[in-house]
Amino acid sequence: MILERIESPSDLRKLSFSELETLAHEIRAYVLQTVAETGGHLAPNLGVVELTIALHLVFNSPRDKIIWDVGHQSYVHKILTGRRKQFSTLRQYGGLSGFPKLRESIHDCFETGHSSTSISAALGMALARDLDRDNFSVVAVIGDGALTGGMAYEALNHAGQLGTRLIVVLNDNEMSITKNVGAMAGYLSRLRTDPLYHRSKEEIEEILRRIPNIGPRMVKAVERFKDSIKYLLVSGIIFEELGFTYLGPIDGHNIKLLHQVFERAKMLSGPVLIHVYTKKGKGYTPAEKNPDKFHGIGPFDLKTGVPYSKGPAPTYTQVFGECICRLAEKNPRLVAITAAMTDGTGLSNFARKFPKRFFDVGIAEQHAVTLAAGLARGGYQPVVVIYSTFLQRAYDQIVHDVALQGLPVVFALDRAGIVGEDGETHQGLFDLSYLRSIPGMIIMTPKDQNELAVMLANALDYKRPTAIRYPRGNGNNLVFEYKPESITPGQGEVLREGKDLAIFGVGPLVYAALEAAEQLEKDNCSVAVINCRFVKPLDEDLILKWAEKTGRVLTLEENVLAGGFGSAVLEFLTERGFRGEVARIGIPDCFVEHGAPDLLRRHYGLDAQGIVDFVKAKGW
Ligand SMILES: Cc1ncc(C[n+]2csc(CCOP(=O)(O)OP(=O)(O)O)c2C)c(N)n1
Repeated sequence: MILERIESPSDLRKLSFSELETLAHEIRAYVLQTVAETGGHLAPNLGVVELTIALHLVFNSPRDKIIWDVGHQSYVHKILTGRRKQFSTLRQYGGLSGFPKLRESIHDCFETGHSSTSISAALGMALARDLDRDNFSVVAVIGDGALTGGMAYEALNHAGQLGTRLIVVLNDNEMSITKNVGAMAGYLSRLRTDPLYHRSKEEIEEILRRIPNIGPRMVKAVERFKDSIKYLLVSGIIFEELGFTYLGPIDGHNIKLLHQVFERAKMLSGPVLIHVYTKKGKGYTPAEKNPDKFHGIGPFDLKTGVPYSKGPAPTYTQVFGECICRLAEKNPRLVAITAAMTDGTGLSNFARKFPKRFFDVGIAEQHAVTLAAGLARGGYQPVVVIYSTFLQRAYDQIVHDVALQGLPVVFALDRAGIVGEDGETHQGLFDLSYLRSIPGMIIMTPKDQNELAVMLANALDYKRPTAIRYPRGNGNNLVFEYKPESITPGQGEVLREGKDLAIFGVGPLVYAALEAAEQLEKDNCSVAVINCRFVKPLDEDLILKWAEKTGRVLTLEENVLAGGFGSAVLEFLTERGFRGEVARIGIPDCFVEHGAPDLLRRHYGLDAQGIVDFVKAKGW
């Protein structure tokens, strides 16, 4: 095996091109075999095997910097940069992260997870290099999906004006998670296919031969040749207009060609954009056929490509998807918006049934929220469905464009709380805090899937900025049953009465509280469990009543403790002069690492055992 001889990128330089091709096959097999067991971002990584080899062949990491946009496609990079042996621990607690991590390797020069940051980060590093009068290369690798995000354009705009030496590799596979959307995707597709722009391998080689083989200092001579490349390669290419030298489109599975192009790009003095086209899922037929299903996948059977079953209960996402369709049938003014996550947010059926009322805006959360505000002003009822972690992007849009005008936008925050294997960048642990401080917001969090259905219907009736946050995965109800119920904003429910301690919870944690209450009862601690349902507004009467009845309050939330649900209860009880004891369970002041959700919950005491231990440690 050639792969076993690769301990660092410099080992690649000892291999011939045909050996590098064999290596690419070996890496594909290794990634496939591992991800079938651990789950992970399979198709994106299968698509960048040759690209990653060529990058490490030409650029001298860690001196040269390679920044992976989103970072979900960094597995091959990890394997080539000394982490081959740990690769089987991918995404598991204590193991390798599925994204670049500074703590893991000197070759991971910038952490990513959220999309469209790479060009800004690369430009910053390039400017720092220039200030230091150094001369290493900085490369941002960005997908066509990530290029739908506004930040990428902000950075291109800035870089083009500055003229800083910087390389952007655009990995164009025509896919975001699902088929890429937007006018830019159409433009890239024309570049790939239009004979006016498309260059054969031979033509590109000829053009490259004309770039002199000189060092980066001889800027002037290179500039002259840059113009000739421009003339030969492109006409009116948008990137050229922005101040970049455009090279491409180039077959991203041809290591030799990539090697040539990168070597030459390294010599250009200003910003360069290399347009590379690749096949998502390359080398594994099920992933090539269904790159969306294999974008991110749980453990699956390698032979058939079929994922292992996740249990019988419907997921929150499925229930949401079903309910929003039912509601849309009755309500012709309901519209749904996603930011490149149609499947992940459960909107696929909605998109099929109501194509005119469905908007996939690309990876553009900020735009999604303000678009919703506009639709609301136009008399529609938008439901914006975005994962908790990605909605962080659109904070000002929620405050300034929706809340300030009191618009009836419903935010459905999927994957709230601990999400697990994707780790720090993907945990949805801040939303209760970042939404709670916004005046006029209603914030709900269902205890199970059935309650999610009820909350969604009610949220549309409130006609105010309203957020519902719900977790990843299967809920507590084995079957989905919709029992309509009208809930006024704030209204909580008592799940169990008790006299020694009142537990106030939101979300599925109230089930853990019920289990803990059973156990504590055996030790003569009588526990009331209240499902508050709302983080804002609070059910003040209910909370005060049970706090005073028991004299001891414990709050539960899967959110950071700073500014979350427990904070709200604590602030409220303090203001009312409550004299009893108050304690809170939630996420402490840290970023939560990757690992299986149940394992992480155990670690942070967010389960029945954790509640029992906490109460006993308090001596209650
Ligand atoms: C801000 C943000 N929104 C959504 C996502 C979820 N997401 C992860 S990868 C991805 C698609 C990326 O497509 P592309 O950049 O083309 O990379 P590919 O997987 O096709 O290689 C999306 C939408 C994210 N990581 N960050």
